[in-house]
This record gives sequence, structure tokens and C-alpha cells, in this order.
Amino acid sequence: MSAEDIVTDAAGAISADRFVEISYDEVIPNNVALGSDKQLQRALEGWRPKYLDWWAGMGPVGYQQSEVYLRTAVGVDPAGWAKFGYVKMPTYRWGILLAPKVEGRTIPFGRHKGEPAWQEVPGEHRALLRRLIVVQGDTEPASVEQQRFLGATAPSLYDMRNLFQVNVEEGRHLWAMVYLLVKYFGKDGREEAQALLERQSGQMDNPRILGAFNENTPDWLSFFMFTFFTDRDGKMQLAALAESGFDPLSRTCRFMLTEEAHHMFVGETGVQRTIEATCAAMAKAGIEDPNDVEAVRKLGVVDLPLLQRKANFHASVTRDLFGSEISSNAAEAFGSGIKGRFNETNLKGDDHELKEATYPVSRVVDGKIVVENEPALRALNARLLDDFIVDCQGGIDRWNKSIEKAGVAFKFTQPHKGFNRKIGEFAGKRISPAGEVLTEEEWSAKSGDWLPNDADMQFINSLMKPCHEPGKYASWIAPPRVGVNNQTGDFEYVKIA
Ligand code: BYC
Repeated sequence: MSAEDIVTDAAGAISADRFVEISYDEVIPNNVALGSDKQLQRALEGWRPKYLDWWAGMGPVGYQQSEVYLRTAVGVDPAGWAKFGYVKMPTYRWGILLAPKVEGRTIPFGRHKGEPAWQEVPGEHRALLRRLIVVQGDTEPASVEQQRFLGATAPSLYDMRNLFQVNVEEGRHLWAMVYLLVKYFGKDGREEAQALLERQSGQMDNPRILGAFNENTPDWLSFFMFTFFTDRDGKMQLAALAESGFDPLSRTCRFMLTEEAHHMFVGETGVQRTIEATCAAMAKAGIEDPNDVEAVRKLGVVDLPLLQRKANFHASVTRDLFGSEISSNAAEAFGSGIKGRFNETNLKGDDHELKEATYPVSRVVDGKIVVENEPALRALNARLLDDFIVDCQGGIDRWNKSIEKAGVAFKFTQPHKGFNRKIGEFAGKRISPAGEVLTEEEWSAKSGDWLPNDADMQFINSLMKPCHEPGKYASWIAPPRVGVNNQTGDFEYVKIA
């Protein structure tokens, strides 16, 4: 049975086999019957060596010959069929995996609402669609590039393995976008696929497209915050693209979302374990005041105010990834049925066309933050950003619960939407985390309390020492509650070669 034979009904229930098998017999594992389209297969097999060169040159530094305990998808249903085993990263089976086709699916929003979902690229929306796929694709290799030096300072083999799992999956997400470009966009698509391997994170001449993907990920706290916040932008954007009227994009994104969830788990639990180590060390030393930074740092753990500053930085940089709150690009992508809202199909009491609706947008007017109603169609980026902020809060509440349980008087908060922004309504404005509009002088005097400062970075660097012995963890991070695939505490997640 080929993947294309496996269909779901409109409610999404799989009506054929229980899960969609992926063929691992071919050079490029896939569930899209790649072997039946020789031209496409040749084009992708031609791109593969260039991808492997990129991985060798720009992927994780070191450990390429080490055996890493990785998860490889073997099915694409929501139960996440997976196989765990030792793999050398360059031999990872990067594949093309789409969620099952939903029979009778219609376009859920915009001008074409109710029409059958497109199986081919609609000519009139080709340029816009290509642009969005390229932007999405560009972030995937970018994140691998940003994280490439982290293996050397991994606080445990468990964490090192999680880093590499995230990295190989981001590589697979690049494959997912390249598949769409090469299959549906002809020569242009092949050129874009090439360019995705040429831009480089942080490079002056040919940088990655979006701002946050040119920032450094210099240490493990950044990695955890990145996977908590920035991968969550991935979740929100992929969810919006999963609503797309272009069905192959929708199916691709639906499967990518299952992998994105694991990346956010790595981020949330990474911060959580850092908090646990801090609270435990404070209790042992009899330190009650979380703001007694000097005393806490002497214990070899991360003080909570520093974690808050890291969170402030990554939250604000990630918020810029949503683009301007008011955007004609976003309006056009929605109107044309290419990119929906978060959870679009399930939004009740809504015309899904946004003909009359308005949406409240915050901005600075005459030195004050005000909320003004804007046509909802033009405010789609503002709405997705608000949905993101709500989604972040769940994890932050869980962090706070564990601090409370440890009896420490400290609470993480999300900074105001306008804090430290470079894109959109608040670009160029100085807003405190509490939401006060500041002068340049006030900002300069206080920003070191709100964003990681030089002393913070020096301290973090002093902690970033490798801990590569099975079952051992650096002082600043607690072991996980459960091992990967229920492995025991002393499991050797990476056999370092
Ligand atoms: N930096 O109307 P505007 C992920 C550009 S993360 C630099 O404000 P629009 C992942 C914009 O491109 C998810 N440039 O915004 C996470 C536009 O340029 P053009 C990635 C920026 O277009 C972790 C111009 O400014 N996926 O998957 O409505 C690890 C005006 O744009 C930025 C997507 O983002 C910026 N921050 O929306 C691995 C989904 N912001 O076109 C992976 C696809 C805006 O005039 N992309 N610009 O030359 C989109 O939906 C939209 O492109 C954006 C921007 C939401 C990014």
C-alpha cells in the first residue's frame, strides 16, 4: 500500500491502516511514493550530497562519528511511531514525511473558503506561497548553525543527545520544505533549495532571513530558552501553515508539529531542571533570598534573576519573529487561503473571512501605551503573537509551581509585549518589562537589570564545563525525572568517539 492510498475522513480519523508506513529502503526515506516520480527523485537525490556537505560543514562541531541514541520516525500518526537506536549523525535517515491525506478537505478560511483544498500550487498565489515556504525552510538549518558549538559544553550525555535529536530533526524539517520547493516550484524551487544551504546564520554578506536566526546560541541556557520560546514560534507558525489551502503544505506542517513538541519539551524541562538545581542548592546552603546573587552563584548554580533576564531576551527576540502587528502580507496570505490563524478550523462563531471583525492592537501614542481596534484581517500577526504569549504562559506557570514548592519567593513573569522589540509597533520605543514607556536615559540605566549583562555572561561561561560521564550532570542542572525511552539513569546516550 502506498502512502497516497491511506486517507482519513474529514474529521481526521485514519480510515485505512493504523499508521502510515515509511519506506526506509530508498536512498531518501519517504511516505510520498517518491519512487513513482523519477524526475523528482533524481532532483532530490541530487540535492542530498549538497545537504550532507552542509551538515558536515555547518552542523554540530565534533561528535559526528559518535554513536548517538536517536529517535527516527517510522510512522506519522499522532501516536508518533518511532524507533530508538544508536546512529552516527551523518548516517541519520532524513526523510520526507507527510501526515495522512484528509479525504474531502476544503480550504478552511479566506476568499476560497469551502473550495476543495489545492493539490497543486494555485498560479495566482505562487509567489506568496513560495516566499512563505522559503522563510519557513530558512529557519531550520539556521537553528542547527546557531547551536553547532554546544556539544562541547553539554552538561550531560542526556542533554547532548537531546541537542543532537533536535538538530537532526531541524535538518529533517529543511528536507520537508525542500521537498515542497522541488516538487511544486520547478526551476525556481530548485534554486531556492540551493540558496537554503548557502545563507548562513550570522553571516554579514548572506545571513538567514529572520532576525532571531542570526543571533548566537552561545550557551546551554540560551539553548533551553531558544527551544522553549523560539521553537514555540515554530509551533505557532507551523500550526497556521497547517491550516493552508495548499494541501501538501498542510500535511507537511502537521507532521512537523509532532517533532516541534519534543523540542519545546527539551526547552521547558531544561529550564525546569536548572531551577530545580538552584532551589535544591539554596535549600542545602540555607539561602532564602533568591536575590542574594553572590551567595547563590558561589554554589555553582544559576540565580533565578539571571534566568529571568535570559527569558526576557529570548521572549522579546522571538516576538519579533511574528512580523509587524499590522501586516498587508499576512492579510494577503489569509485572504488567499495560504496561511490561517492558530487553530483556524476549530475557531467557533467566526466567518473565517474576517470581513467585519476587528482586533485590539497595543501601540504607543503620545508617549502612552494604548489599545486600538484594527481590522482583524490586517492584525493577524498581532493575534498570532498574542496566541503565542498565552501558549508560553503554561510552561512559565509550571516553572513557578516548582519554585513555590521549593519554598523560594520568586516568580517568573513574561515581559510586556513592547519590551526590547525591533520589529512592529514597539520598534524604536523603550518599554520596561512592566510596560512603562521610558526615555533613552532611563532605559540605559536599567536595561542591565532586564537583559543578560556582561557579568551574567561571564558567570554563565564559567559554568559551561562539559560533563560527559554517563549518569553524571553538571552542578547547575538536575537529572531528568525519566530517561529517553525510559532508559536508566546511567544510560550512555552518546558513545563519544
Ligand atoms: N526579521 O509585514 P511584515 C521555526 C520581514 S520559527 C527579519 O512585518 P509578515 C523554527 C518580512 O519577511 C517559524 N525580517 O511581516 C524555530 C517582510 O519581508 P518581505 C518560522 C523580518 O510578512 C526554531 C517584511 O519584513 N516560520 O520554524 O506578515 C528552530 C515585512 O513583513 C522579520 C515562519 O515564520 C524578522 N523578525 O510576516 C527552527 C512562517 N519579520 O517579504 C525552526 C513563514 C518580518 O517584504 N513566514 N520581516 O521581503 C511568515 O509567515 C512571515 O514571513 C513572517 C513575517 C511571520 C515571518
